[in-house]
Amino acid sequence: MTDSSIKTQCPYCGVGCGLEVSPPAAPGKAVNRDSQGNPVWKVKGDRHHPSSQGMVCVKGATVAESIDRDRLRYPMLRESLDQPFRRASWDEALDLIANRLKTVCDESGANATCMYGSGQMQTEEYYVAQKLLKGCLGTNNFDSNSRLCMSSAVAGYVQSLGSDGPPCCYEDLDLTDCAFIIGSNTAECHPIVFNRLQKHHKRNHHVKLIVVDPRRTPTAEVADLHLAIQPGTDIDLLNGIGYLLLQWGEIDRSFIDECTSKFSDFAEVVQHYPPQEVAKRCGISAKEVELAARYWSESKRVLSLWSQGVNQSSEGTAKVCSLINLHLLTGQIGKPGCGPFSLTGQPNAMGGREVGGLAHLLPGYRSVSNAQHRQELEHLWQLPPGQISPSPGRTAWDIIRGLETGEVQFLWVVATNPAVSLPDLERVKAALAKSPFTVCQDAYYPTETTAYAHVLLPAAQWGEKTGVMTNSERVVTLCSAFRSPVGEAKPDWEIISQVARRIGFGNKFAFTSSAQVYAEYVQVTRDRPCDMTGLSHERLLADGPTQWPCPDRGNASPKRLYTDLRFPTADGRAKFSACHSQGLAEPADPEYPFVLTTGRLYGHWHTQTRTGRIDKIKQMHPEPFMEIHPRDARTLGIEDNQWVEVRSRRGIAQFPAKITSAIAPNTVFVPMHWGYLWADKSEANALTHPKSCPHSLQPELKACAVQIVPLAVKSTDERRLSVLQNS
Ligand SMILES: Nc1nc2c(c(=O)[nH]1)N[C@H]1C(S)=C(S)[C@@H](COP(=O)(O)OP(=O)(O)OC[C@H]3O[C@@H](n4cnc5c(=O)[nH]c(N)nc54)[C@H](O)[C@@H]3O)O[C@H]1N2
Ligand SMILES: Nc1nc2c(c(=O)[nH]1)N[C@H]1C(S)=C(S)[C@@H](COP(=O)(O)OP(=O)(O)OC[C@H]3O[C@@H](n4cnc5c(=O)[nH]c(N)nc54)[C@H](O)[C@@H]3O)O[C@H]1N2
Ligand code: SF4
Ligand SMILES: [Mo]
Repeated sequence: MTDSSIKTQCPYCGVGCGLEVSPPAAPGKAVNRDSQGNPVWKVKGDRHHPSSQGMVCVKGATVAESIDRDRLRYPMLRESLDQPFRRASWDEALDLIANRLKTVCDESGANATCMYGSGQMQTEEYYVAQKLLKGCLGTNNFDSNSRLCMSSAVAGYVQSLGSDGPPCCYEDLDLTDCAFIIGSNTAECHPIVFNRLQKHHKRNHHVKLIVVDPRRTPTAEVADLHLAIQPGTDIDLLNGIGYLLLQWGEIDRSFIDECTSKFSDFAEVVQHYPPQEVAKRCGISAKEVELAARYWSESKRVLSLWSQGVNQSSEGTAKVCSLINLHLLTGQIGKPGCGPFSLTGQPNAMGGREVGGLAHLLPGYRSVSNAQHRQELEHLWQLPPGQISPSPGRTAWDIIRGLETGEVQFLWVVATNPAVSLPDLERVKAALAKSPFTVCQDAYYPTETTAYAHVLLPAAQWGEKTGVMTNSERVVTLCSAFRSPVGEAKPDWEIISQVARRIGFGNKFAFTSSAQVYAEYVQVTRDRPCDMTGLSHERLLADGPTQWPCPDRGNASPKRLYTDLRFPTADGRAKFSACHSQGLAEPADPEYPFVLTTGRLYGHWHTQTRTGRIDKIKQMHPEPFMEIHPRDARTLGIEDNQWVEVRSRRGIAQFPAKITSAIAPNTVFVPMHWGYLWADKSEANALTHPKSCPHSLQPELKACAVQIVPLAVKSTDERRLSVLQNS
């Protein structure tokens, strides 16, 4: 507990704004309290943070208000899901988990155990989890919700550039001549990045802003060109732009010759994407395609920004590579103001990538399929040769499948709420209900997932523990604790280390602070692209947020990657990909004639465990809804605010209709934020499907085919009444 102000990073989105947090009362002043009487720490933007320069959005500004509400305060246990939980001591809960883990490993092998983590874990927490599962237990069954989020970006960067890691930095937002925003509602989801870009756009008349999104989002509202493409037609558009740039000769021939490979394969593919054809497929005009290509060709520096409209797709990796192709074609990379810049979703999804927090990765941007990488870690972790498995572990969806078949017998969920956020929820819930043993380690109770757990472990959350997070531009911030954990909650790194010690790995998990964990972790990044051997908690506290690479010897970090135009591929060249558009995995058809897309609102964070408890945010977004185009509403006879039932091949959900021309015809949109604890039958993922990109294995959460049936209830009050009467 501190009585002076501290600096930290916002625990919500990947912009990673710096926050300054001060105690609920200055000496001699009244205590700042929330509506329930809890003292609330005061939060403001940290003017000295290099990424955000003092700015914050509503989520960051209100984050401290949810810390005390509905927390999980002590461990709880039950034998089966139909029993109530009973309070347990930490010793009892940890012994139970350790014994069960040992028994399952002995009887069925380590691959029968899984951990499902999150981009909201701190780097130290990720690291101890990798060391325990991938190192000591010898199973790569650690996957995280980044599988639903950034894995296509990771796969695309690796395929095109040879390594993961966004090459750009936020300063590029102030230097670009053209921002090409595709599949990102930056204004609502990365608001502080958007503010900075918008300022630059307003100040400089030559700067163009292009937005590619089937919805006219607040991001699209201010664009010079909004391409409202049909969902799933991004590759058509990107190849169409490539076609025109090639035809016009607006390409960087010397960059292509000296720094890239496979250009001719790409050139062959784009020949099949003339503007008329592309316009038809995308549902826009040929003029719009031409204008987009014109803006690319006329701009010295094009910066593309993308997020889930690109990644959450059955061809997510191909979408990322097709976008990077345009940067290679025009030499728009490795220089200020340009480059392909994925906007990271979660506050430490970048840290998760550094530390190997997906089932095919190992710490230090290493891969489980690379023998040398495995050896390096076996050596560093002092494990016997061959201890780390060469096979990728189970992805998020494979964990669900493993529960269905009985192959997964031990599931440990940390800092994610899969009973809301995974696709095809009926199937997910049935699989979770079958799990022989599930540990749910969360900060709040209840969450939708705690209903499926045998053991609940109370996690200390942001502000109650010290650890490190990395934001979208590779800036690492130390997030210091400013208060003690509620109840008996403990930091995640400590919980995982305690279990590791109880199953006999005491010498490898003798950490007594997260600073020690971090000190060990940075050593495994030595000479890797994400070298951060120069960092420590001490240095981060003294010097403030620092960008990687940051080796302990040699040069200080460059702001951008690939400024020498050499890429970490075998031949040092970036690689063009030849990708044809495959469209959606489940396109609309006569029976399910609409494409449903899903996404986020400005105030809410994911499954609402925090933002649903903040009055100001609840007032901003009181209930779920479904956006539908006026033309479609007319055809179906739907009035504004009338309730509709949305049906897919997998499930149903109900929403009040919001009739708006902001959504493309034939497409409907619902927010992802309402799990069953927050609204009755309004779960977006009751409808979605798990079909995934074959390379990144990221599911297509952005599109599935649905039918829409108007309901008799005309208002939300009427519906509330009917729900009450039926319950
Ligand atoms: N307010 C808020 N901010 C957040 C979060 C939050 O929960 N709330 N979560 C954070 C996380 S983890 C993430 S991953 C990011 C996500 O950030 P974003 O990806 O920006 O957010 P989404 O709303 O999921 O989706 C973005 C847009 O993709 C569009 N889209 C759908 N299908 C397609 C398509 O086929 N092509 C194209 N081009 N676009 C399509 C949707 O219409 C939507 O407007 O936000 C982060 N920031
Ligand atoms: N239909 C649809 N579904 C989607 C998406 C979409 O766009 N559309 N987006 C996907 C994406 S990109 C993402 S990132 C996921 C997000 O989905 P989730 O990860 O399921 O969402 P969160 O609500 O962020 O869940 C985080 C959980 O961690 C808990 N928590 C908070 N802090 C701590 C801590 O310090 N320690 C521990 N142990 N627990 C903590 C919170 O209480 C909460 O229960 O959703 C995915 N699902
Ligand atoms: S933009 Fe993201 S990181 Fe910044 S305050 Fe808002 S939620 Fe937090
Ligand atoms: Mo995400």
